[in-house]
Amino acid sequence: MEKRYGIIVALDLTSREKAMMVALEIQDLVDAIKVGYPLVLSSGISVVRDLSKISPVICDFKIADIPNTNSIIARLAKENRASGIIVHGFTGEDSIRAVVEAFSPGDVFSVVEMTHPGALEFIQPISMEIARKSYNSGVRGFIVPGTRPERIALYRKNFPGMLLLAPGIGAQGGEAKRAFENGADYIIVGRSIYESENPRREVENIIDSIQ
Ligand code: NUP
Repeated sequence: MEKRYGIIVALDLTSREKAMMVALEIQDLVDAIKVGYPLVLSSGISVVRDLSKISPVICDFKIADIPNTNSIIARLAKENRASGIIVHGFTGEDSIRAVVEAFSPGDVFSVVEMTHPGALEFIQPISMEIARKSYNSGVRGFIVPGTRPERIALYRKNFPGMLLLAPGIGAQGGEAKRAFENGADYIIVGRSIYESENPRREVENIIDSIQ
């Protein structure tokens, strides 16, 4: 994933046409497109292949199953030309490693802590351990909470070589500049961009805010 401004757009849309339109409009300003269940369940996995002709695609499937099932899902994403894939780190080393092996040479990112308030209930208390297991399993980077910049700084300090991708910017209250200042390599932005009347101007505003 080549870095321009460090912005990944999350296209949680249920219309393939709208997703393609937004992707084309901002393709020169973003480094990757993240797709998840809303788009893939409504449009089919082939939307990954179509979007990959515009920008690198990261499949946010938050894979959280046994190793064998994880491998099958990772292979499907790879066959459809995804460049990156997201696995849930809490499932443990064997499940994470299955994705790393099946998706090779693509980039695997592990969710180590989530952005929403509920993440404080179960995930955050064990998130450093999830991060360590994920690191040991060979992932390329972590999904870290853009809503809690001080936590990004902690992952940055403990895992200097890991790519840190921070969602939660904009609609969930996180600030792009603070995420980068605290060590994020990329920010992930969804609604602020795709719900905007002018997605391109919105991305330009984000770029202005981080320079
Ligand atoms: O902890 C996470 N928080 C989060 O928002 C892990 C994620 N993968 N995401 C995803 O990032 C979420 O599913 C959505 O696709 C995107 C944030 O979108 P938005 O809040 O900017 O609309």
